[in-house]
Order: sequence, then structure tokens, then C-alpha cells
Amino acid sequence: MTDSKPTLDNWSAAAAKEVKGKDLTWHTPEGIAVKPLYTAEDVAVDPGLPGFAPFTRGVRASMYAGRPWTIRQYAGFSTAEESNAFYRRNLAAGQKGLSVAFDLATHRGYDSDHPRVVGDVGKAGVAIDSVEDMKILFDGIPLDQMSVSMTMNGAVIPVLAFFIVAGEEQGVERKLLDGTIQNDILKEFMVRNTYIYPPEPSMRIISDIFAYTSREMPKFNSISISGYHMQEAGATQLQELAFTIADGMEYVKYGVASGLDIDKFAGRLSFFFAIGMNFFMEVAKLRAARVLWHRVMTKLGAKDERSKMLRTHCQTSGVSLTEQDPYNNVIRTTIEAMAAMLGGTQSLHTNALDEAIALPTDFSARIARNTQIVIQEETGMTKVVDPLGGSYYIESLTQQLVDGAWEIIERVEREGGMAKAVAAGWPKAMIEEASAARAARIDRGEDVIVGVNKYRLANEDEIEILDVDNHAVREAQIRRINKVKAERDSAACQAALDALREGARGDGNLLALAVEAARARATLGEISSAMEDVFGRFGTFPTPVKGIYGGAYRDDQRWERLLSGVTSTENRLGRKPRIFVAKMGQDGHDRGANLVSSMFGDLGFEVVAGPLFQTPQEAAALALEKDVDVVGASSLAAGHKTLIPELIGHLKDAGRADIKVVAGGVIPAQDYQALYDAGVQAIFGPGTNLIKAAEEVLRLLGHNMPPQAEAAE
Ligand code: MLC
Ligand code: 5AD
Repeated sequence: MTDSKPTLDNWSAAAAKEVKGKDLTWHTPEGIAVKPLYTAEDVAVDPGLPGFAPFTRGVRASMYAGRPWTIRQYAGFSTAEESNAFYRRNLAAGQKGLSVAFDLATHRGYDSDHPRVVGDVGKAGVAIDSVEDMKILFDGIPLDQMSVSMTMNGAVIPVLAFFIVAGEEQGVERKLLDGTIQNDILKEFMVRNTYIYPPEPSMRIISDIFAYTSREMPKFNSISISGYHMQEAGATQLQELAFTIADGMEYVKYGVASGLDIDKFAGRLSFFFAIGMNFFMEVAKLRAARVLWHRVMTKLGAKDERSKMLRTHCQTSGVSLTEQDPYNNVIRTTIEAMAAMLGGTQSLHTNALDEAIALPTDFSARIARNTQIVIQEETGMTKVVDPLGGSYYIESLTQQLVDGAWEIIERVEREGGMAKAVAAGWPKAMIEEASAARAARIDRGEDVIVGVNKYRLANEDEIEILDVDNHAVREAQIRRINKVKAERDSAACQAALDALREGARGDGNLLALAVEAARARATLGEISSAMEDVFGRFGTFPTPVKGIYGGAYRDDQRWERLLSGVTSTENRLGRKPRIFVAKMGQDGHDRGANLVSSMFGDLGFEVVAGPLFQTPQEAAALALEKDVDVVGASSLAAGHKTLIPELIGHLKDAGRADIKVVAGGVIPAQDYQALYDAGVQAIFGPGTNLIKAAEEVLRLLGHNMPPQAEAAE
């Protein structure tokens, strides 16, 4: 033995001996083979310095040592008054920026008095019908001093117009308005589903907003190009990264094609990523995103370094949180928040511990906010810029993500850009396949979720949750709409709406025209429908992926048992059992519905995957038309207490009380009894093992299926 330095071979031999030759490589869902050790040999690229191109280590030289990221909690519920009060309490307690969550009626361009949105008003966010609501929302919050993010995509024109006019009537000049509008329609068509118009006019709307804000609102971020919802829909981090950058590229191309100078608007494009539980992958993802954006913008001809600088907001992952043993969510969120900051985010939302079942209460919002405050003010973590820079693992992972994403981006480019890819549907299919594979891994216990498929509690304590009285909010909103309509100069309002409609037909700037209409007190619904008259309303049908979930269960006796249950049910019925997976109201969260559809399809059910946004009456009519045995109503946006009982009522009225109705999604335990009383036969909350759900459905169809031992333990 000499005393020379140990080599990598020496290490390999020592490690192999310790684990008796077991392969320690971790194959991540991204297709990356993560080794148990990284060394200098794995780092091929020098990450450079923070504040300098390609910004791998951060967009600012001083980063958090100079100014910490913005604590920006996304919130909104009920009326503008209630949300305003909530914002003020949060700001007083240390939150730094605002972020508005609108209800689904607003997202989809409907006023609160529209018959299609009865179950949605005030539920998943705040209801905004006119500039009067917007003024109340920001009452006492000076819009030249507070940066405000608004998550709005479908009804982006009226909402941004209301914001501009609310600022104006506060005495704030447009050029001082600071904030961000999400305005990212491509990912809506892919995963989030709050679109209104077809893709082409939707892309024009975005260019119009770029043109207006770059001219009039130089401090305002005109878009928040979002990967967040892709990860929520089940995308791997690599898919999220690649498709988000590709989306950004497409928007820049549209902006340039509409005649804008790239450096006039690109500096105000911003990004938004999810931060899930794969800690180092998430840190590397943000670093890789900056490298990729710099590369893409250089390629597209940007000259100004600010145009090539990827600034981002992050939100800890909602889908990583659980209904079961919910205090574990505080731990998860803390880990995710640390990954976001170590990745160099500009702004961050940390989720509340009750995320999996309801909107935050004052209590859960406080813990979520304090998670960031404690990191910023107690730990010293902000004192050093990019403290993980130079980590062999992080640098290597960053490079692998850059390379992996670049391959996907090149495919998108070869196929004509992201708008075409979205229309062709392959990115969505790729994400849904990843989602089905992940669900199967969780249900099989291969991916551990503490408190769900391992270490599950025998008894869960109920936690206090926020409940919004949707009827009361709707009535209050309707009163205000009527008042606004009664008090406005209706001829002036009509003229502004006509001008908007004409502008939509021609090439008027839609935002500029909508600002006029907003001033004249046109409502959100009126502004939206003036454009809808010209553009039409877009609808899509889900196409569940096949074979991924079932494929993961090949040769598994639990699956075999279900298959034989389906066969005997089929023999008894004389045809395949039929399930209709229904999405009612304006809730476009379809990850759960798509998963359930694809699982039942793999099992041999005939699946009717319903269109999004049905009314209960339309859903009942489809159930009757297809003569289904079961309706599975999937609800993730709190409309369940209104919509599901109404559906059951329509089925009963048609003499088909025999059709079984089951409910799934984000349904708090507190609401179970009301749903059972209304006739719901089974409820599948968050974290439900799909195998167990399928067993329950077969039982409801009369199949004798004794429960079996816990599937995943
Ligand atoms: C920052 N600044 C510094 C500095 N760091 N100056 C000197 N030294 C430093 N170290 C300056 C910046 O240049 C900037 O000024 C100002 O301080 C503010 O910093 P920022 O880094 O730009 O932060 P912020 O204003 O918070 O903007 C972050 C952002 C923005 C660019 C990412 O787009 C944003 O806030 N996005 C939030 C999006 C969001 O909340 N989305 C919610 C989605 S929820 P200047 O003058 O240069 O601007 C959702 C869920 C759902 O989507 O589905 O419903
Ligand atoms: N208030 C607070 N958080 C919300 N989210 C959605 N709506 C609201 C709201 N009104 C968060 C949840 C969800 C993500 C899309 O945004 O964390 O997972």
C-alpha cells in the first residue's frame, strides 16, 4: 500500500463492498441516471459568476445578500372586500408582494350572475366583475408601491384593463404600475384549461398586451411563462423545464412577428416554476432554465442582456402535499422553499398545510408565510450568493437538464414551434403519461408518500378549514353588478363595447380598447363576450392515455383481481361496464379525471370522458344518452357541494336514480355527509389509491369483491 490519494476506482470498490455489489444508481423519472457520488470529473462547464451571462448562478450579482426574494403569497377568495382584508393582514405580518387568485367564473370570462357559474363564484379565488370590484380589492394598497401579480389568462384583457383603471382612479400613472400578469395561454391549452378563445386569437391577445405594456407600463411584467401547472399535471421536471422555455420562445416569436422590437419587450417577460420534492433536481432546474433562456434569446437576436435574463417566481408544489397527516406538509413546503431559494428564485409562494383540501385559513397562511420569513431572517442562508454553486452534483445535474431540455426544445422547433406542438397534442400526452406512471408508482408503494402509502395514521384528526358561502358571495356580486349597470352611462358603455368588437374584427389593440370599456363600467362578462362574438369560444375533449397505469401493474395480482371483476361484471351486464368521468362547473383541473379515465379504460371499462365545463344538467343528459352505470364527478375547485347534488337531482328527475354517482378530488371530510345525504355513493379524496377506488366501483356495480390487505404497504 502506498499513501497516494484514493482514486475513483478505489471508491467504487469500497462502496460496492459496503452494499454487496448492489447498483446504487437512481433512475429518475426524467430519465437521468443519478450516481451515488459526483466528483470534479463530472463537471464539464464552468458556471461563471452571478449577475453575468448566462446567469447560471443568478441574475443579480448580489442576489439575496443585496435583497432577498419577494415573499409573494397567492391568495384570493370570496368577495373583493374579504380578500382585501386578508391581503392587508398578510402584508402587516411580513408578506412583501401581492398575488391575486381569481375565481373560476372570472377566469373563464363570466360575470357572477351567469347561469354556468353558479357553483364557482367566490370559491377558488376572488370574484371580480367590474372595475368597482378591482378598486375594492386594492383599497388602501397603493399600486405604485406594491407589486401585484395577477394570475389571469383567459379573461386577461378585462382583468388587466380593470387593474389599469383601478390604478388610474387611485391616482397612479400607468408607467408606475408594478407587477405581473400571468397571460400564458399555451400552458392553458396544455394543462390548466382556463382558456376562453381558440388558440390563434388567444396568441394575438398576448402580442397586444406586449405592445401595450411595453409602451405604457415599463415596470410591469407582461407575462409569467409558467411551468408550474405542468408539474402539477404530472410532468417531470425535465418536461416542465423544456416546455416552459419552448413556450417562452414561441411568445417572443409572436411578439416579433407582430412588429415589436425584441429588446423593447423581452426584458419584461418573467417565468414561473413549481418546486417539488426532488430537492437537488429543482435547484438545478432553475439554474438550467436561466442558461437555456440566455441561449434561446441570443438565438432569437436579443441584444440587451436584460432580455436574456430569466427572472422567475416559484411556488412550492401543491400536488406534493397530502390530505393525510397534513402537518407533514409544513415539512415538505420548507424543503421545497429551500430548493427555490437555492435555485435563485426572485419571488416565492409557499403553500399552506391545508392545500390538499381547501384554501388557506389565517392560521395555515401564517405558517406558510413564516416558512419563508424564518429562512430569510433566522438562518443566514441569504448571506452567500448561490451557495450550492460548484457542488459537483448540482453543476452536473444542471448541465444534464440543459442538454435534456435542449433536445426536447429542438424537437418542438423542428415541428414548427410550441403553438403547433400544443395543437398536435404531444406535449400534453407526454405529461399525462408521466402522470399515470407516477400515480402507479405511488399506488404500488414504489414512490413513498409519508402518511399516505407508508406510515399511515390509524386515525386522522380533523383540521379547521376555510369554507366560502358561495350563495352569499354570488348574491352580493349580483347586487353590485346591477348597481354598476344602473349607474353607468349605458350609451357610452355600449359604444366602448362596440369599438372593442370592431377592434377584435380588425387590428385594434384589444387592451387599449378594453381600458376604455372598463372606464365606462363595462363588466368582465361584457368585455369578454364582445371579443367572443368575433373569436368564438373554444372547447376540447379529453383523450385519456392508454396502457401506462395498467402497464405498471402487469402480472400484479391486485390488478388481475380487478380484471376478473370487470369480466364477471361484463358477463352479468351483457356488455362492458360504463363509467362517465364528469367535470362540472368552470373547474378545469383535469389531472385526476384523466388519470381515473385512463385507469378504468385500462381495466376494460367503457369510459365516457366528458368535456370540461359542463353544467350539472348537461352532465346528466350525457349520462342518460350514453346509458352509463356510474358517473364519477371529479371536483378540484370546491364546486362539489352545489354541482354534484344538482346532477343527482337531474338523474332522479329523469327516473334514473339507479345510475351510481361517486365523487372524487379535493373534497374535505367535513363535506362528506352532505354529499352522502344528497345520494353520492362513494367519495374518493386526495391520495386515494386508484386500485381501491376501482374495487369500490365494482362493488357498487354489484360485484362481490371483498376488501384486501392494504395495497401499498
Ligand atoms: C432585486 N432587485 C435588486 C436586487 N434584487 N436590486 C438590487 N440588488 C438586488 N440584489 C430589484 C429588481 O431588479 C427589481 O427592480 C426589484 O428589485 C424587485 O425584484 P424582482 O427580483 O424583480 O422581484 P419581484 O418584483 O417580486 O418580481 C418577480 C418576478 C415577477 C419578475 C418573477 O414576475 C413576479 O412577481 N411574479 C409573480 C408571479 C406570481 O405570483 N404568480 C402566481 C401564480 S399562482 P426592477 O426595477 O428591475 O423591476 C398560479 C396558481 C394557479 O398560477 O394555477 O392558479
Ligand atoms: N388561494 C391560495 N392559494 C391558491 N391556490 C390556488 N388557488 C388559491 C387561492 N385562492 C394555490 C394552490 C394550488 C395552486 C394552483 O395555487 O397551492 O395548488
